[in-house]
Amino acid sequence: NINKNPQGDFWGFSKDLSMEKILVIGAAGQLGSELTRALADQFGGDQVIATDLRDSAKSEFDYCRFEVLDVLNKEGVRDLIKEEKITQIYHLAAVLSATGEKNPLFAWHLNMDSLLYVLELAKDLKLDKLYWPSSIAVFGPNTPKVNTPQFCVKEPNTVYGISKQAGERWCEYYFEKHGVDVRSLRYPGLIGYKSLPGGGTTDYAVDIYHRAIADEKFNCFLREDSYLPMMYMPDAIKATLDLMNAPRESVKIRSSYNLAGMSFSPKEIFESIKNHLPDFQIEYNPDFRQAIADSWPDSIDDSRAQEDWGWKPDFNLNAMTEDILKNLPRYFP
Ligand code: AKB
Repeated sequence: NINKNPQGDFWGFSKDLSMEKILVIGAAGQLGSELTRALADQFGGDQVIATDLRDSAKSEFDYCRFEVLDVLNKEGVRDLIKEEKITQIYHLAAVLSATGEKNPLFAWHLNMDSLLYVLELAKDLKLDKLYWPSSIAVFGPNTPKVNTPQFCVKEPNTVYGISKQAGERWCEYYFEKHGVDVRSLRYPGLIGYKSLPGGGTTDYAVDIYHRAIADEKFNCFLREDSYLPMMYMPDAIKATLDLMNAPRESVKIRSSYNLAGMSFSPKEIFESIKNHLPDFQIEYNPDFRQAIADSWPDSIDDSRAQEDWGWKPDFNLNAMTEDILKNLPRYFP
């Protein structure tokens, strides 16, 4: 239960949940579309406002209000927060790793400036809480690859990773200097069947299920032995809500928490699908994304998340494969 702490007791909320008003920025993305639904389930649809750049995303949000919003329009964001008496923001809009390399200056502009705007607004307008996702992309080639610790060398070499690393420093800064209650997770590659990712290096692990269901051969842009940390979307949603529902004093890391679900290679995910669909085929044609994957960890040590707010994932690779193959055809017939 999302409102229970690791001991099974209800969290003591400092104020009535019915007073919270949640703004989700980038709500139509891969994470946003599932997280917004979970927030509406927790708080009620009338307490959640989903926003995105694309007007066409409106039809996805029949359970809460939707507004077109460009996070780089600081005045527009400020007005919406004030008019709607927003108390919490989930700022999810970002350019991911592979797309970021195609237009590095724009990726920096969007990822950094938007975070700084939102941190400033959270400070000035005294918001209750702010959520901002970081990523395993903060790590780089000189980081220990196996069971990567929470605190270690980070020399990211993608613009996305550099922006996430700098963003983590800014989050901690605003918490220390201004008391902004900002919380963050370093997500591994996120895999879900309800929504599509866009522009990431870990996206192959979503696409592979679509090709398998369509009875097509899968062309993999990573080598067969390229291990990466990954997480099934229900675990990512659970982790996010657990972190956001934890009492302020339990959240001891204000840069971003390491978070682990599972680790696998393209060969291993292929084999887990093949157990269900024996005719499925794959070929490997690594492209520029291989170098990005090579610079990231194989697996993550998330003991601080376990200790501080009781994190524990539910899904391993085979449980995820079973669940996706059962459910994906309903979402993408
Ligand atoms: C990406 O591949 O860029 C993202 C990430 C790991 O943050 N999925």
